[in-house]
Amino acid sequence: MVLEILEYPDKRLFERSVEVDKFDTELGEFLDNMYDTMIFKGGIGLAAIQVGRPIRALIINLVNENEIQDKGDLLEIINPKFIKKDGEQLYQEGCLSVPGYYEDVKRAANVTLEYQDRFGASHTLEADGLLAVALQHENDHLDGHLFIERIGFNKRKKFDKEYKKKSKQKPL
Ligand code: QAP
Ligand code: CO
Repeated sequence: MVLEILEYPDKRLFERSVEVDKFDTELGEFLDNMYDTMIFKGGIGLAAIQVGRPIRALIINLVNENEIQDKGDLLEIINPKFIKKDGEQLYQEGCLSVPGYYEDVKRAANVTLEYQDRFGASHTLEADGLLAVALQHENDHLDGHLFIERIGFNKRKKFDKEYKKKSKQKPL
């Protein structure tokens, strides 16, 4: 089932999400709906708060070396905790909650995190490159942060100006 995506400046996107403590079939169904929504909207990552549910859950599904977005590569990450962050990288990010806007963001180059899967089992994951970017971008959502808060002051001013122009064009 495809869910509705909250868009900037919806204030719910700025709230901190709470830990998951019930790993039941309802959680599994919700994660399936998050996946359907992400694929339908053409995304590679999605946090639960983006579909209006403030729980610490995110999914990531990057394309493989054959440019295929294989569901077999889907990562479902609950209650993530970063235990290591190293180095720096710059990557042009976008977000389904800020459609049509892309900007360079500086993030850690290498990360290690602990997390739980949909059954509550614990895992450790090491990542670099695009996966490290996606993990940090989605984890930011769990803490109520958007990538537009991590761009430079002048770029943020330009974004606010463009956004105001766009929202005037939109009929309510
Ligand atoms: C987060 O972002 C991310 O503006 C996931 O019109 C960002 O899936 C992970 C999207 C950067 C890694 C690197 C954005 C789709 C999708 C748009 C997304 C749009 C249509 C963004
Ligand atoms: Co996002």
